[in-house]
This record gives sequence, structure tokens and C-alpha cells, in this order.
Amino acid sequence: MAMASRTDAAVCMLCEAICGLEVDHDGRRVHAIRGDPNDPLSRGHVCPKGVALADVQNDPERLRRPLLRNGDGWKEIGWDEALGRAATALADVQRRHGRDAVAVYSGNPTAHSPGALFFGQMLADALGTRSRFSTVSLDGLPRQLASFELYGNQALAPVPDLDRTEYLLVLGANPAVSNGSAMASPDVVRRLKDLRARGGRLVVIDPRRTETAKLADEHHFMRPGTDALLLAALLHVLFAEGLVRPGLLAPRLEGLGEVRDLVAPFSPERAAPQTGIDAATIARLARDFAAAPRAACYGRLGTCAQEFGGLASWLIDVANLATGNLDREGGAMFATPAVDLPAVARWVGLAGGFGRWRTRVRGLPEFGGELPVAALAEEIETPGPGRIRALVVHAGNPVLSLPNGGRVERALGSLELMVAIDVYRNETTRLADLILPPTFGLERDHYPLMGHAVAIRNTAHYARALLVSPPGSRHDWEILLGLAERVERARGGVAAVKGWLRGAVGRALPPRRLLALLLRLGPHHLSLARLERAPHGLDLGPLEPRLGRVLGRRRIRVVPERMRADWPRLEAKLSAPPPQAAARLVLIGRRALRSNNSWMHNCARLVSGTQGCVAQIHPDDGARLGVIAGERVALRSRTGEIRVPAEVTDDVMPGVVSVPHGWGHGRPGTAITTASAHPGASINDLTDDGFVDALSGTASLGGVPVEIEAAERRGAGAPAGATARR
Ligand SMILES: Nc1nc2c(c(=O)[nH]1)N[C@H]1C(S)=C(S)[C@@H](COP(=O)(O)OP(=O)(O)OC[C@H]3O[C@@H](n4cnc5c(=O)[nH]c(N)nc54)[C@H](O)[C@@H]3O)O[C@H]1N2
Ligand SMILES: Nc1nc2c(c(=O)[nH]1)N[C@H]1C(S)=C(S)[C@@H](COP(=O)(O)OP(=O)(O)OC[C@H]3O[C@@H](n4cnc5c(=O)[nH]c(N)nc54)[C@H](O)[C@@H]3O)O[C@H]1N2
Ligand code: SF4
Ligand SMILES: [Mo]
Repeated sequence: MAMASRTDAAVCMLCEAICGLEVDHDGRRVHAIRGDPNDPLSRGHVCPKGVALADVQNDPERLRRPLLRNGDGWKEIGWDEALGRAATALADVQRRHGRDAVAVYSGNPTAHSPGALFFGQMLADALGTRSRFSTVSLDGLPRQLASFELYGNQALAPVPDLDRTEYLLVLGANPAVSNGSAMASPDVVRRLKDLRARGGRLVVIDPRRTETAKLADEHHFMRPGTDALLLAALLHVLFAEGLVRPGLLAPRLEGLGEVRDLVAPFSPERAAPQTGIDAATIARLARDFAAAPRAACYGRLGTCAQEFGGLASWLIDVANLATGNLDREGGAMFATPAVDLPAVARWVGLAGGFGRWRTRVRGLPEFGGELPVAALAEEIETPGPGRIRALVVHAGNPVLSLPNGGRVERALGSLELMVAIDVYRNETTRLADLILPPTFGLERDHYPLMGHAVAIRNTAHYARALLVSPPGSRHDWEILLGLAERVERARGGVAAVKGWLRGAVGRALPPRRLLALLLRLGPHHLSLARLERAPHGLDLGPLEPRLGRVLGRRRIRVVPERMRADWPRLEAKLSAPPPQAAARLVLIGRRALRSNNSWMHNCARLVSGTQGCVAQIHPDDGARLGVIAGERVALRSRTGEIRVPAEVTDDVMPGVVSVPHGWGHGRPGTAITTASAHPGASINDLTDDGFVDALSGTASLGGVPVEIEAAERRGAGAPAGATARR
């Protein structure tokens, strides 16, 4: 029965940019999605993924009912049976092997769903396991560690005051494609153009001439993994030339002078051969940055998921502190979100703590209660007490997202039990025993808790669910709560009482109520009713200085002990023989406007037309290695091999190969037909779970050594997909 189409406002939950949407729908199906011109933050911007949200929403392959593995096939079962079976089996593994034998992995979409965030924590608590993993250790962990060390809370992130800055130094981020990460900045291309139009300067440091670099005044190629060297050299110049001026921040800082000693050996001349940026340019960049009346240094995935992620992320803040740009208009500021995320993180136990315990096999440090996910496969494979035997994967696709995906795939296949909470049967969830599919997207109320906390303008946007879900559907939070209470009940005794209580409290405080409470307690003291009267979002104004509130009486210890302890590693890098580009190729990743990590390739409009998964290689390397544009190459690393078509382009630095992540579809047992018809290969069959930032345990997804070979020479007609090899 066709229903009348109407148009409602919504807010996109696919990424941090939190764009306002205008949705044409009939209450069951989405007809079209456009940007909402009345949204005070996104001002009508929408990206191809936001438009394609309609396709995921309507996708007949999106799962609606729980699936139980049944031999080689799957059987649909009811929710009570599904939750009951999952909880009983999880409790059983814990009874036999101990609490830590059940691990949980929270994927990226959980960060964009308050219900998933709150209730995911509840499930992990009910399981009582220390085997907690998430994408944080593939992503922003070093950034969070810097905030933890400097400001005492990892959920605090300094955000470039994009609309007012006059100098933006971008390292390892590509906002023109990502729409800003830890910098929610929808409509970012216009904002970057505005920056330049008002006389400001945009400088990009990246081993690839990115879409953002093409908008910039200056772009410099830099060898992957050398940001910390560059930043140390910039600080060296600032100290040497008397350009360190913390201004109003001075009374807040403790030990800024210690930085001078640390960076003393890092002259531009010594940093140049390692970074690939010449000494004169490094010195000039330092002077320009210091001379700008308001400037911000900003780094993202490229400065985090790398060998020196912790030091690089910290030095970015030191550069902002040393020039007085932290917490000042046009510098790097803290958002004042309507829900005080750092406070919430503290309450739910996600803030605080580093290295309080370590992974069993490799001794990688805990952070915020979680362990580095690069250790997941070895923790599953290595026998002994505490070995992981079961896994709950919530909104994640570790087979395609984790380093050494081939090993991850084998490890997941060897588990006694895997429960997936996901909307697709994909590369990961096909390995599960049970798939529990929640409602999706516009079927639930949304408030972008995380996006607001890192936004370049203070706004608050609450959207009610627009679509009705099929009868009996469960939201993510209901599934998590259902599992949590049942796991405890399955344990019996006192735990059963706790489970019963947990269920009662959870149902009495669903996400909507929790949110209403947190909004009231937040710095703007908003009511949910007020937000509901502003369906396009409420404008709360530009960013405001906030350091006093954030720190209280605390002072910023500029050189934290942990950073100092890691410093010799950077000094060793400075003194190492400079790399010869020709001798060693290194791999970096790439994002595209029409991909959302690994999971939106089932939308025809995102995969049609141009080929997504190609390896970019510099013409010099191409000529030397006999790579022909458009032809397939074999890329090999310690962990595996993939074959993809090559694009020969001087958009990448010599010595560097760029491959996008999130591909590698078409595996048997998946039910994503469109994605499988455009499989590509997974870059993470090449990345290395053994290659992490030694300080933080974060996976180093960039800078992986690879060999490249024109595949034709190794036999024509090679398969399109990945062939993992050890
Ligand atoms: N369209 C789209 N948008 C997205 C996503 C998506 O998949 N598609 N994913 C979302 C997610 S989960 C995230 S975390 C954000 C990420 O947001 P960004 O960090 O802005 O995006 P990336 O494209 O990963 O940018 C990282 C950049 O670092 C560069 N790089 C690699 N290694 C190094 C290095 O050692 N040093 C330096 N300086 N640069 C290096 C890469 O060339 C790349 O340009 O994007 C989000 N937005
Ligand atoms: N080489 C390389 N590897 C990378 C990166 C890189 O740049 N290079 N980026 C890293 C980064 S920054 C990230 S964040 C990770 C992402 O890593 P993951 O989070 O593991 O991977 P995603 O592709 O985001 O998968 C999200 C999953 O959630 C499901 N899903 C979507 N919406 C919902 C929902 O509402 N509820 C539930 N329950 N499920 C849902 C999707 O079907 C999909 O299976 O990848 C990391 N891996
Ligand atoms: S930029 Fe992000 S929030 Fe905006 S429409 Fe695209 S996916 Fe959605
Ligand atoms: Mo991410």
C-alpha cells in the first residue's frame, strides 16, 4: 500500500559531520534525501553517502530478523530465542574459560549512536570482561591519549576554529573527503575556500596530494610516519628564534621550557632528509605559523594511525600551546556541546586510565578500559589462560578493518562462538553463529553526541525516528540490554538479581530519557522539548574559550612522562640513515567521497562508474618497476598479497603507494550482492598487526613496507580478489 510522501528534517548518523537532512519518505521507505539548508551547521551540505543512506534504508539485503547458523546455511529465528541462545552461549564460554574469554569489539557506527555507546558499555560491564576492543585503537587513540595527558580527559578534543582561523596547518587529514574528523565541519570545502578568501592560509602536509591539498595554498609531500620529526623541528625553530609566545596560556602551563631541550637535536637540517621536506621550508613553516595572528595545527588519521602516533598527536597540541593558539578564537578550541561528553565519559568509566593492564600475549597497554585491537587475532590464537574463545562484534567489520585482515579472518573462524550485532551479512558477520540485526538509521531517534563534541560550531540537533520498523524490531540498545540482562541471569545466584535489576533500570532509562537528563545537566541546560521544537537544529553560537572550565585548577603539564619516555625512539628515527625511496615502497590508505569505511558498497549509486579500489603509484616508481597505468599489480607485504589495478599519478609521493581501505568484498557466504560485484581487494591483507605505535599500541596503518610487481609478469588472468598469504 503506497502512502503519501512527506518531507521531514533529520540528522545524518553516518559520520562526524552530522549534516542536516531533508528526507522525502512515506513512513516506511525513503524516497529521496537532500541537504537541509536550514541546518545551522551544515547549511544544506550533503555528501554522496548521506544521499545513499536512502539505499541502505531500503536495501532488501539489509537484515531484519535474527539469523542462526544452521550448518552451511542460516535460519531466521525470533528475538527471544536469539537473545536467549546468545546469552546462554556467552555465559557458558565464560563459565568454562573465565570472564576474559569473551571479547567485545565495537565498530565505528557505535560512535555515532548514543544508544549503542551507553548500552554497549553496559553489556561489557555485564560480561565483566577485560577483553574490550574498538576502532579507537585503529583511529583516534593517540589523539585521545594526548588529551588525557594534557587536559586530564581523553574525550576532550581541541578543534580548529575553522570559520575564524587565519592559518590552518593540516597534517594527515583529508577533510575535503572525510568532512572533518575530530573536527565536525560539514560543508568543509566552502569553509576552506572562505578561509583563503578572507586572507587566511591553508597548508597541507601529506604523502598524497589530497583533495584538501588541492584547495590549499601550499602542499608538501612528507614521508609517512615522520610527522613527529617535522613537528619537533618546527618547535626547534620556534624556540631558537624566540617565537614561543604562549600569551594568556602561560600561567596554565607547566614545563613548556622542557620542550626546548627535547627538540634541541631536531634542527630542520636533520629532520629534512627523514621527512622529505627541505630545511628552508620547515623553518619558513614555523615562522609563518608563529606569525599568523590566529592559527591552528590539526592532524587526524595520518598522524594517529602511524608509528609515532602518540608523539605526533601530542606535538600538535604543543605547537598550538607554544604559540598561544589553544583555546583562543581562530585557534584550536574546545566545543561546548549541549551534552558534556567528557563529563559523561567520566561517569560511564570510559575516561581516565592508561596501561592499568596489558594484553596477555604482547603486553600492549589498556586505554580507557579497552585493549589495542591489533592484538585481537593473537589473543584468539595463542593458547593459555585468558585466551579469547568468543566474540561479540557490534557494528564492526574487523575482517576488512583490522591490520592483517587475513589473520583476523582465520582467527574469527577458529572461535567457539561469535555473535554479531549488524545490519548486513558481510565479510565478518558471515563467520558468526548468530547475527542480531538492529533497526537502522532513520528508524531510530538520533542525537549526534560525538559529532557535537568535536564540532566547529556549537549546535544541538535532535531528530525523531522518521520510519517505522517492522513489528518486533529491536534497536541496538535494546539488543545490548537484552544480552546484558540475560547473560547475568544465565549465571544464576546474585548475578541473576543484578541482571534483573539491570534490565529494569535500562528499560526505565532508555536513550531518549538519558539524553533528556544529560541535556539538562549540560552546559546549555537544554530541554529535549526545546530541541524538538527546532527540527533543523539549534544554533548555540561559535566556539568559546573554555579552558578554565575544562581544567578547573589543574595546570597543563606540557611534557608528560609517557611522552618523554617515548622520546628516545624519535631520536633514533632522527639519527637513522635516511630512507632511499627507490629501495623501499611504503603503503598508505585513502578515503573516497563515495565510500564509508567498508560497509556502504552495497549501494549501487556509490559503486557505479569509476573503479574505486586502485593503487596509486608515482610515475618514477611506475617506470622503474614496469607498472603500466590501468593494469593490475601485485602488492606484497609480510602479511599477504593483493592484486589491484594501478593508477600512475604524481599525486602520490615517490616511494609511496596509496590504496583505499574498506574493499575486499565478494567472499563466499556474504549476502551483499552489489558490493560483491565490485569487490576490490582489502588493503588490510597487507597491513601488519605487528606494526603499532609502541607508545599507545595503536595500529600503524600507514607506512607499511610493501613490494610491488606488475602482476601480468607473474601469470595473466590473476583473480580479482585478495589472496592472503603468510
Ligand atoms: N567519505 C568518507 N568520509 C569518512 C570516512 C570514509 O570512509 N569515507 N571515514 C570516517 C572515519 S571512520 C574517519 S576516522 C575519518 C578520517 O578522516 P581523515 O583523517 O580526514 O581522512 P583520511 O582520508 O583517513 O586522511 C588521512 C590522511 O593521512 C595521510 N597520511 C597517511 N600516512 C600519513 C603520515 O604518516 N603522515 C601524514 N601527515 N599523513 C599521512 C593520507 O594520505 C590521508 O590523506 O573520516 C571519516 N569520514
Ligand atoms: N588500512 C586501513 N584500515 C582502516 C582504516 C584506514 O584508514 N586504513 N580506517 C580505520 C578506521 S578510522 C575505522 S573507524 C575502522 C572502521 O572499522 P569497523 O567499524 O570495524 O568497520 P566499518 O566498515 O565501519 O563497519 C561497520 C559495520 O557496522 C554495520 N552497521 C552500520 N550501521 C549499523 C548500526 O546502526 N548498527 C549496527 N549494529 N551495525 C551497523 C555495518 O554493516 C558494518 O558491518 O577501520 C579502520 N581500518
Ligand atoms: S558528510 Fe557525513 S554526516 Fe554529512 S551527509 Fe555525508 S555522511 Fe552524512
Ligand atoms: Mo575512523
